[in-house]
Amino acid sequence: MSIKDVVALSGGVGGAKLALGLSRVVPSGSLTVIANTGDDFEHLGLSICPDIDTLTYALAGLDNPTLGWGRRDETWSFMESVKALGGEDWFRLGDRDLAVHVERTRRLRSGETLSQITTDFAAKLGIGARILPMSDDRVRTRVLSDGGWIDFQDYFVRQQCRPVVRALSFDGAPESRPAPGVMQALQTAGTIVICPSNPFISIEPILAVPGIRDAIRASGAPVVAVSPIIGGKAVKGPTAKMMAELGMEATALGVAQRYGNMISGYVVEHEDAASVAGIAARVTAAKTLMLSLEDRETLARVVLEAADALRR
Ligand code: FO1
Repeated sequence: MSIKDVVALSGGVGGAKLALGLSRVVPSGSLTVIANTGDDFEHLGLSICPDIDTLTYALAGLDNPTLGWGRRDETWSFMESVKALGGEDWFRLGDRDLAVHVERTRRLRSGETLSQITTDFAAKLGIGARILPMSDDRVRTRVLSDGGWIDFQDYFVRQQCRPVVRALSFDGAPESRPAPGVMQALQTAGTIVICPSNPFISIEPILAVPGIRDAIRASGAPVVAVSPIIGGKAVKGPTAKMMAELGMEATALGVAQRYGNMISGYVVEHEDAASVAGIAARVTAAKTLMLSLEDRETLARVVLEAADALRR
């Protein structure tokens, strides 16, 4: 199996699970994970980067297995104190997690870039893989619902994905530039992996940064996506609901159609294999539900083998 220079595109929880699997089967230094920053926002005066942090915590073994986001062994004194003062408590910042937001905000204000800070935090937490934000520039996912445009975290957390999604926009994306290292990683990648993240709110913001989609197409490397939909249901989050609201089929096939000819390999759960048999990408049926650490590693190997089969 040739596993040199793997580049993965990832959003939050599902993406971080596969990224952890990849980090355990790809030699240290050969894995780059490009993280969505469209979910980022400013809250309580702090710069919050949920997908970068979910990835960082997962790769450092510090992730909260119950919540899927935030930190393991978390305490909530800060949040309780904010609430007692009548402050906003709909977006829960744990005490340990808070340190990351405070320190990142301080460093951003002193002029460092998000990619410099992300790289440094990863090194301090002992992570061997490289985590790159898709861009150091400000890109913000917004959701058009029946009441008008709302910010992503307002939709996702405050309103618990209840509003019907009519359209999505990635404000700032057209003017943004890929973060340092992103283009080179894609241009020299041996394998590109699209993690089982929500295509609309996790992967498409990354593809909306000018240059990234073209670099993937031009790379010549196998591009293997893993379906975030199993048997018509999203493993976590609003993917299936969102697809239906946007007029698409909420199936593994619908996701493959969305990625179109950008992907050359597609890994789906066994039960979905027949439904995607007609697509142009080479299909691999596997267990894609990642419950254990072993599941994450096994799926990572399946993805790398699928890429290898495309090279033969
Ligand atoms: N998701 C929630 O559903 N509720 C929360 O209170 C919440 C807090 C939170 C704090 C820090 C962080 O890094 C992530 C957090 N998330 C929370 C997850 C976040 O909303 C992600 O954007 C989604 O999981 C989508 O990837």
